[in-house]
Amino acid sequence: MTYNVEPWTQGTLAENIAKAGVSRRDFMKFCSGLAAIFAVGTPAMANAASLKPSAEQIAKALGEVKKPLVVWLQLQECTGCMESVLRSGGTTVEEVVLNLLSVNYNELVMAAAGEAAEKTLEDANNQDHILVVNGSVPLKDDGIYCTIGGKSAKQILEDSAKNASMILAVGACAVFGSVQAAKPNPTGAVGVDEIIKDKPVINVSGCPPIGEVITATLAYILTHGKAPEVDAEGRPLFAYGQRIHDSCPRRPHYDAGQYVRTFDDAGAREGWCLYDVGCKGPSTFSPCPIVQWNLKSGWPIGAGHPCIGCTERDFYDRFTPFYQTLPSAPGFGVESTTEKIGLGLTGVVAAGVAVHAGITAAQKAADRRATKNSPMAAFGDTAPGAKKPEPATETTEKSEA
Ligand code: FSX
Repeated sequence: MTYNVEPWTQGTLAENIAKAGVSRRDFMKFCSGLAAIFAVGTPAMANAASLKPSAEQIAKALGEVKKPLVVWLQLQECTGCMESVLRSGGTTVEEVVLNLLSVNYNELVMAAAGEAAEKTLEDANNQDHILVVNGSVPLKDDGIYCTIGGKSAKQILEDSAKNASMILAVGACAVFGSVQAAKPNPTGAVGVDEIIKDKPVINVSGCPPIGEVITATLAYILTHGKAPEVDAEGRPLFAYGQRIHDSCPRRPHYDAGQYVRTFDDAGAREGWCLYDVGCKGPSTFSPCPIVQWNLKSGWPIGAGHPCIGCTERDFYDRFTPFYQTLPSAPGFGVESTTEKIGLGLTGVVAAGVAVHAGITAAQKAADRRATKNSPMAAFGDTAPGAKKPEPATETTEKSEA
């Protein structure tokens, strides 16, 4: 389906997407997708009716939105985040909505260039707007490693943040500095909230984040008129309230002690757990297994690759080497080897957590050697009905590191 997207100069979003040729049915499908993403988060969020609007409520609120001004900066990054949004699969309603929203200023998709582009940014900065930032901010050597139109990334960010009513840091680079901040961090790269201290920054994490999660965060702001509830890392709880491990389809194999030991072994072919080849799913908060990628056609663990922890603080350094388990990384404790997981799991199984039909002989053997270890507690799990632990704060993460 090809849509005819024209600049949004007047009217509501509903009127403009209708003008672009989006049918009510497709728009409702898009809103149902958003409703599903809003319900991904923690069980508490999922149960709170006020936090889980229906597709009809989203369609009504989103449809009535009058053109918001959006400034979308791209600083020190690889453009993967924008690709994630715009190329998530075919021509989608997301694309239409985002094209309509981001028409004010975005270096990648805007037609203007040079001084005309700078003037557009200046005009937008002088008005109330939503600011979206991709990419990290280099601070070393007066920020010379990323300059646009003669201004450093830091200056550009500060100028755009001044009149912003909402600031979204999108992508691991904008959130934590990511790959550019990896040792020895030659450019002194930092995330947006290291620079902007006087306003809250919503962190849409991931390298890149899932396109639908970026859209959903923007849609949340537009439909609720406020920022979503966030975790200790500033990530929207509706999307980042669960660990990959909590919804991983390979989880039964983890529980059964069935691990891929090398990428071409029989376990790999059977789709067993990737923990032993470095999967960081147990300590990574992200909706990847639920929302997935490219119109739900796949995701890294589904394709046989371990999670590399890209939504977490200090990704990259804290999660490398990617293909090894990291007993010293926060979230990884007594379960430093899969053998210990097997042993420790018995306590969890005895407590009635995650019992599944295919309990293996290996696991039964581990049952007999039960220890008091509680590895799943080290990953953040608790007995049924117990309060889910708060996500790690910066202080606890640092003290564990
Ligand atoms: Fe970073 Fe985004 Fe990774 Fe790339 O804009 S989060 S390197 S996918 O593009 O910033």
